[in-house]
Amino acid sequence: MRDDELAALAERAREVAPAFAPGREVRAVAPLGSGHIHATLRVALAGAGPDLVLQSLNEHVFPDVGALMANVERVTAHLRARAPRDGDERAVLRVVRAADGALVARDAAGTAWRAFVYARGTFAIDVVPTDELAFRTARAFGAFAAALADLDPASLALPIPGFHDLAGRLAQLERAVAADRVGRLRDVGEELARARSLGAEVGAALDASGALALPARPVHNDCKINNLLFDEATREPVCVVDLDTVMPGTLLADFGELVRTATCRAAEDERDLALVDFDAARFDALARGYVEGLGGAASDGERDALWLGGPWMALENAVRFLADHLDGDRYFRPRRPDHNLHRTRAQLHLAEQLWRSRDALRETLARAAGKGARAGR
Ligand code: GN1
Ligand code: MG
Repeated sequence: MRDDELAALAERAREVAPAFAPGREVRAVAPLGSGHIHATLRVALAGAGPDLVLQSLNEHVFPDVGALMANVERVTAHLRARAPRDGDERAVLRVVRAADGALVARDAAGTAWRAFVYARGTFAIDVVPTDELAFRTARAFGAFAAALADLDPASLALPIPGFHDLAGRLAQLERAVAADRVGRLRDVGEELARARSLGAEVGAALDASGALALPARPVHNDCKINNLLFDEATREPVCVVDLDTVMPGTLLADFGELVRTATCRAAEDERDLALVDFDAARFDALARGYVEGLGGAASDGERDALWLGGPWMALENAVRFLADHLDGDRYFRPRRPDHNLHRTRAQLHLAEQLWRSRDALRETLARAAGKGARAGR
């Protein structure tokens, strides 16, 4: 965020903070995290009570904020009911209602804001530093999916229909190509050809796997590494955040997002593609952690197809970033020029690497699931 944008945002946060924390003076406002959709701030407050996370909501991406917040409340209530009584109180995201009971408050410009309790003593990361942390991260996301296994999928709204519909995402890319809104098409011929070609291959493999015909279950749908908070002292995962896309879907998408963001030592927008390397040891840690976290929650059909998640999500994100680059960066907030093109290149490169390594992915997962290297083919 540019300094002037941040200043304007902080100003509006100060304006809405009293709706969520009446009578408490705002001490400081600072940007938080690296999400691409909403704008997120940490707001330090005087007086009794926790600091808040205030988010100005992106209503282009989430047009029905009521349905969005109803989902978040349903999911957090479910998780809280399953959390150990004497466990870490930060383990489940805490929504803070406005003093009038509403889940969002609007500033003078009409923008919707929501609030969460700031989980003190936590941090988020964009790149996983060690295999051990990759294991713990994957176990935490696996346990998250397991905890949602008995939440009725029909009780959740679909905040973004077709969120992980690869064919739909490829069609969206073709629409962006046809429109060429900002004249960038001539410079992305190579990326486009690669995205189309791998898109066809991954799409065919997904169809053949049968995984998408399995019953949909509530999943996170955006298990990227920076959607998990860690404890500053123990470096253990504390809380899964960003519950906006929790809706019926497939475990492949969750495991895949994790693989996409945690299997190499580079961030999703790395420009030096030599650093965007599929790391087999890292993948092994992710596979073991995810299977352990899931416990008995996955069916054989889901486990056998999990390997496809990584290539699918890397490719799907590349397709979405490329479509947005062609559209003029209207969806994913850019933080530098051509940011969505850099994101495209890194994710395409990673998707191709994962796809070339698919036998290894399959064997590693089969081993993690304790079924022997030849199982699940
Ligand atoms: C967005 O909000 P954030 O930054 O956690 C996006 C994900 C993408 C991700 C790419 C609602 O997640 O689907 O995979 O960016 N969320 C939405 O980094 O579109
Ligand atoms: Mg996020």
